[in-house]
Amino acid sequence: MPPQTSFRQALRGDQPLVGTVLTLPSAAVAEVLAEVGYDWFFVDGEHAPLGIDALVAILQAAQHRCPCLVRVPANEEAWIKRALDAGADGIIAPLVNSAETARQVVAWSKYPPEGRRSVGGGRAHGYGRTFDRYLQSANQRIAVVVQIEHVEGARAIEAILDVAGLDAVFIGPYDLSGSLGKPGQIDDPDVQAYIRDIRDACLRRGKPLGIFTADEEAARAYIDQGFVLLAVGADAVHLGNAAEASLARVRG
Ligand code: 3PY
Ligand code: MG
Repeated sequence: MPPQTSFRQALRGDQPLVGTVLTLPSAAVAEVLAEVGYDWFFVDGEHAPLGIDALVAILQAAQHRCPCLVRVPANEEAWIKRALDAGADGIIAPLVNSAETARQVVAWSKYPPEGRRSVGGGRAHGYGRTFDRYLQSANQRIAVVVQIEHVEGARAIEAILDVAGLDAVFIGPYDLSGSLGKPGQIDDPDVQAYIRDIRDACLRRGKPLGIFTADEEAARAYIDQGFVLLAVGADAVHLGNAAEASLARVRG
């Protein structure tokens, strides 16, 4: 992606964006993985032990090579503001189950008049030195991604897609499976049927669509189905798998 292209713009491009999830509170891990060639990072402030200091350190280490979307721990104004002021290329809002929540998330992410993001200086604003430039371009450059990952959200998908300012929908298969009383059973036919319904609604409406998978073949299949935003695996798992494979090769 050329550096002047925002991640928000890239979502509308014709290339799938393949990333991975960052969960470790380690700038070094983020820095190493940024050199691998991923298109983006899903920095997990929801389930991972990443406070604002760790999030900032990860952005500082990785963002010059790899755009970072921060999944906020909760759909709250304070978290969205902090993630964006820290310089995130966008936010991922977990468990968006209604149009009302989607509208709030957009409002907290966009400066007036499009929204009601609070105005203050941070890393995103060059610590004040590029304040005006950031304010003028942020609404055009920041990606607002909502997760549909609950049966309630899946049922409200059309109303959620009506909300102006959403740049992509990201399916969370694990929470979706839990909401159907089948936690972790992401291949269950009911879970798969909901994933297909969400996918079809997004494709019909031309809304960029993403999903998490731990499986590379599944990721390729999702790309073939029209998914453009893929988060494949997670840092800790990549690390463990590579070490295990290395040890096995040595021991034979
Ligand atoms: C889920 O599967 O619930 C997720 O949130 C993955 O990102
Ligand atoms: Mg989830």
